[in-house]
Amino acid sequence: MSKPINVGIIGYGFMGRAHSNAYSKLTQFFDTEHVPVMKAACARNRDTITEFAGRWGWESVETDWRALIERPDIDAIDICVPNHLHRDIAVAAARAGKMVLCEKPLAMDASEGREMCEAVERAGVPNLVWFNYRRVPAIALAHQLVDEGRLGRVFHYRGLYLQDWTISEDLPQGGHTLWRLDVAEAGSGVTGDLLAHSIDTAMWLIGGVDSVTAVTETFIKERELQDEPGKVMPVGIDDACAFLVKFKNGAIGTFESTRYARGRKNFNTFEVNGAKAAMYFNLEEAHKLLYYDHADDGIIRGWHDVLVTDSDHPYMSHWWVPGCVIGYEHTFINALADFLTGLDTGVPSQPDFRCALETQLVCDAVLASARTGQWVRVGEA
Ligand code: SOE
Repeated sequence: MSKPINVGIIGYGFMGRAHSNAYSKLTQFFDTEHVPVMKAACARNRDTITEFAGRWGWESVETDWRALIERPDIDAIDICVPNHLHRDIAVAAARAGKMVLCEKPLAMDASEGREMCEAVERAGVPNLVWFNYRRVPAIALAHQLVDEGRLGRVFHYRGLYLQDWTISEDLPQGGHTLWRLDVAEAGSGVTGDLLAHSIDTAMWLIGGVDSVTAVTETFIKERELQDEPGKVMPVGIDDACAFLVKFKNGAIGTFESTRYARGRKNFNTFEVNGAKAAMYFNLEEAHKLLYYDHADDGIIRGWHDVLVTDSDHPYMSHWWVPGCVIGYEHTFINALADFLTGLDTGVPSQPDFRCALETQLVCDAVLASARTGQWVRVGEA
């Protein structure tokens, strides 16, 4: 018998749409015991949220997130609003006994993240951070290959996350669509927004980070406010960030992220080099994992593409026939399915808040290192 989970979503932007799509498609592709019910959507503007709710199939609307949390018919709160609101909503939701699903990064910084962890753990409510790229089948396959010991000892990890959408000096900061450029709402720039993805993936694949040394740059020092045309304010975010990592297992890594890499749109890549094999992934060709196996016969040994669409590849038995690729939106459906399966089995899916706090701690260490020019040890979650 199915167990309905009544969801209340807060926010209607890019992630509000991606999550709504996941809730509406889940049961068509996955057979979980717990199933989401799209109960209520919440945002300050009634007209906007009513239009959004109608388009995606949310049953009702609220204009105050506190009222949503108080509703007895809501079991789970999904947070899809800018980062500076994550902590207050998550803590209030946990106190009200609701499950909490939160967009990445977990928080503005690790101290907020700790409060959020304590709140959900004290309340004993299931919780999740939507690091959706773990649910790209090719990345999940990479994880499986490392787990099976196929790479041997890992020496190197190289992560890149490159975009180019903020190069124009005329782009304002803040407001509904550009809050990622406003440090008061985002907490940081590419470090929290993009490198958090890369760090989560890296730690999932090869383990925790011991210490980092970083450099950041803000190329455009002032921008107009989107909501107050004519008012120009300093830019407080990091436009670009590069850092070196010592992993706890002895591997070393390099990471780079920017929104100024002309030509790169969502170029989220990694390469892992182990003693026995190596892997390369590029999100812009997300259906492939490049693999090099040193055990192959020497005369044909080389990098080859694995087309990750067979039914024995992660998640793919739920989708189409071999050769038919899935896309960005499916990573959220896969993530939701994992969360619900965690409820079914009692084994929580990852990353939960505590796991995402580890990523937040690496982000904090990266930003601290960029400020001081020193190596920084990553704190304990
Ligand atoms: C930024 O442009 C952004 O939308 C991130 O916020 C997302 O997390 C990333 O997946 C795509 O890029």
